[in-house]
Amino acid sequence: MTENRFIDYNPMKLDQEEMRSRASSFYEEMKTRRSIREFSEQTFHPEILENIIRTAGSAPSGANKQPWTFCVVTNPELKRKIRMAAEEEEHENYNGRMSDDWLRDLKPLGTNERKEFLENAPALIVVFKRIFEFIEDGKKHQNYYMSESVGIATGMLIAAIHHAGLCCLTHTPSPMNFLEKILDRPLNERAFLLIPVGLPAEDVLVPDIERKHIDDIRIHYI
Ligand code: IYR
Repeated sequence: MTENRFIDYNPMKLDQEEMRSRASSFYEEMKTRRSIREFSEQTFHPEILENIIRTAGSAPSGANKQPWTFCVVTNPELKRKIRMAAEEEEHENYNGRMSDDWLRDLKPLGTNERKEFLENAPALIVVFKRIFEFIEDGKKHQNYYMSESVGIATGMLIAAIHHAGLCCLTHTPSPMNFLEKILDRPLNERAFLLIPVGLPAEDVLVPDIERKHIDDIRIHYI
């Protein structure tokens, strides 16, 4: 059994004014984030992505199991393989697997089965959730709340991408098990999200959509 070990926590210790100002400026920054489907091929320093992934890795997780792996794909051959496999699945999705309601809901976003961004974006981050860990003698040890944990980490990843001045798309070419095969992932990993990252193509357009008002997403019990 491992012993409990507690250490001092050093909170940020901000005054009310600083907190208000930081909450407000963080919101102002985050509300400018948009999903981008057309990327410039311009590359960026690998250290940027390293710190973005470190930020994601600082997320809370069930029993602190940190049940995630972030694969960074910049290899053109692998990006091409991923695009081909994703387009194959998306062809099926757009031609029968998605309901009419679903296709109608996607109309304003202008999506289709072509996924050029999977080759054009300088990097793809493939997020995997680890459903268990291999321990000694090939035995399995279960992880907990994997989807919640990896979802939180991915949210922090997306915020960090935006904060760094990069753009991304949360892409889900379902089913996504082709990613486990192409990237030769171990048996305990399941593809969770495919996130192309980079700078937007020049003059990129985004759908004219709005976010819900605070009064429609917050219910205050006083
Ligand atoms: N995975 C498909 C379809 C799609 C589904 C949802 I829900 C979206 O918000 C966007 C797209 C695609 O990526 O085209």
